Formats: sequence, structure tokens, C-alpha cells
Amino acid sequence: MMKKNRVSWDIFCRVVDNFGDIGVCWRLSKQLANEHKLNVRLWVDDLQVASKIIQNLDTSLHAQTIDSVTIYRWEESASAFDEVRPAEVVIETFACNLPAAYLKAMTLNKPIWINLEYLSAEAWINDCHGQPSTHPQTGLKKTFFFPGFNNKTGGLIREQNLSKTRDAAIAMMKKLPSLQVSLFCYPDAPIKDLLNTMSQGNAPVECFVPMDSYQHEIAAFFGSNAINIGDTLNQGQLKLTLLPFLTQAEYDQLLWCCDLNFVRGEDSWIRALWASKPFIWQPYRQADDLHLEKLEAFLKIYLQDNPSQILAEFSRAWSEDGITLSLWNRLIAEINELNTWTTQRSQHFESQTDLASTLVIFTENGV
Ligand code: TRH
Repeated sequence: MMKKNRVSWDIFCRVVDNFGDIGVCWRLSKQLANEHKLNVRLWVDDLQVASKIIQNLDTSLHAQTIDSVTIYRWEESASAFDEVRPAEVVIETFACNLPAAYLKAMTLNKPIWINLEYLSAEAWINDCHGQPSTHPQTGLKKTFFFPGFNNKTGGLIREQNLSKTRDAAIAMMKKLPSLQVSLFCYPDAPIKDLLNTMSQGNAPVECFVPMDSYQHEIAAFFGSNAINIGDTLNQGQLKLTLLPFLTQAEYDQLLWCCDLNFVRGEDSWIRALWASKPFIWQPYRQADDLHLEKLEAFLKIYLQDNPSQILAEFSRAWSEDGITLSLWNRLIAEINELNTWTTQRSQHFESQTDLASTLVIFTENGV
């Protein structure tokens, strides 16, 4: 079959909640533009939030190019897309619903239309990945594209040079006497219980917390009414430092230099996987405890054949408010063996085709 190289791509990102939507879209956009040499336009509805992730973004501009990606403010006005010719590939991320005028214009040049879904480890996505559907109003074909942890899915976002860069950075880091931990979670996590177990645990801990929405809980734990970026607070075995919200690249480096990482949502989850260190993932809370099903699905595929149960038990405790001192002491007692395991698991998933590549392959194969 003749391969057709479709070079113009439009990616639509609606910032729903937190940073993962734009975190994922920005990483993917840069990779498609710089590794696959595609002309990528990233349409974002909230440039204010996006500026936390996209360095040097000027939130006053309608259009600007950064890292070879042209970023547009996604204006909601009915006429905003009247003059916009759809790209050859349109990626609607997380079912964000395309602008009506743009969708109408798509009926003229009939681009490849992909709906990029949220990441999940659940088995059902294997059967749903790549499934087409016909848009009722326009008759256009839309394909559902699921990121995932095996080759029946679209794969995971991973830059080409990531593992080499990580390994070089880790090789330069010296082992410190205390356990180095990074903490990025949702405010509903049992933060005080975790800090309590760290302070009473069997080993000294240095915990690094990038600024987010739970510094009040952290300050309260230390009996302080406020904690500011750069502050270091001590209690028992615990020394905690509040960091600024880091760039994505800096955050990767934090994950690489820590012995244990607490992550959440979607993008930091996978960055922790690639950091190859032990990590505890907190899924975004959903109704009817669906997030716990997502957690179990991930633990099942990530921890298969691992003789120890501690990562699974601690992960459940973190999402279900069950943190105890004995769990913490078991986790840190096994941290070296766990690091060997997580390094192997990272290598396993690195052997999978990455998401940007599977998207390009899909669009080249003429759909
Ligand atoms: O911010 P999140 O909770 O976003 C989540 C996910 O998008 C999830 O899929 C969605 O359902 C939910 O929102 C509504 O977590 P996530 O996905 O890890 O995104 C955080 C981004 O922030 C990620 O790209 C990493 C980046 N980051 C930094 O750049 N600097 C930092 O200091 C930290 C802690 C994170």
C-alpha cells in the first residue's frame, strides 16, 4: 500500500483540570514536530494554565511558535475558525469536541481525525484502540486512539533520547545517606499520614515537594501556618523542602535523582515509569471508585511476576487512605530490590513503540 506522508497536524487541547491535559499535549506536539519533522499547530483554550507547562509562552498572543510548535489560543467565538483550513491530521485530545466551523471545514478536505483518549492500563482498551466511528452530523470517520502499556494499543509518550539522557544523569548522581523522595499528589491524598510515617520511620528521608495545591496541609503537619518555596522543614526522620513548580525537564530530573517518587494523573505517572525508580501512582479520583479499578489494572500489568507485594499494598493504601508506619518501613526496607525491578520494567516498556510513532505510522498507512 502506498504510504502517504501527512505533514500538517492540528492538535486540540482543552484544559479540563490540573496540568495533565496540556502536559500530555505539549510533550506530544514537541515530539511530532521535532522528531517526526511535522508541521504541528497546537490549539489550547487556556493559555494561562498552559504557561505553567510551556516555558516562555506569551499568554497575550493569539499565535506563537515555541520549540517548532505553533501554539494558537483556541478562541471560542463562532467565527474564530472561519478562515482556518483543517490540517491533514486532526487530533482531538480527550474528547474535547472540535470547533463547529472547523468540523464543517473538515468535510471539504476530509483529514484523518483521531480522538486521543486518556491513558489506562485496563484490558478493555486493547479492543477499543483503533476503532473507527462515523460522526452523525458530518459522516466523517473518527478513529479512537488509546495510549497503553502494550503493542495492541497506541503505546506511551516517550522521546527518542529519554533513556540515554536519564541513564547519563543517574550515573552522575551519588548515593545519599537519606532516602530521597519526591511528592506530587492530589489534595485528597493522606498527606499528613504519609509525612507522619516518614518522620517516624526507620530511615532518614529528604522529601521534595513541587508547589501545588496542598502546601497548607504540609505546613499544618509541621505546626506552621505557612510554608514558602525554598523552605525546609524538619520533624523526626523527615526533612521536607518545598520546591517551585518545576519545568517538565526539571521535574524529570527530580524523578531521576529520587529513590522513590509519588506521582498522579497521567503524564507524571509515565514520567515516573521512565525514571525507572520505584513510584507510587495516585489516579485521578473518579465516581464509583473507577479510579481504583484503573489502579488495580495498572498494578496487575506493572507488578506481574514481582514476588513482593509492598508496591501494590502501598499504592492501594495511598489511594484509599490506609497509610501505616509498618507499610512505610516495609517499603523502605525493600527499596533497593524494588529499584532493580523498576529498572527492568522501565526497559520492558521502552521496547514498545512510542505513541508519537504509532500515530505517525497509523496516518501513513492510509486510513
Ligand atoms: O496535573 P494532573 O493531575 O493532570 C491530570 C491528568 O491529565 C489526568 O489524565 C486527568 O484525568 C486529570 O488531570 C483531570 O497530573 P499529570 O497528568 O501528571 O500532569 C501534571 C503535569 O505537570 C505533567 O506534565 C508533569 C508536570 N509537572 C511539571 O511540569 N512540574 C512539576 O513540578 C510537577 C510536579 C509536574
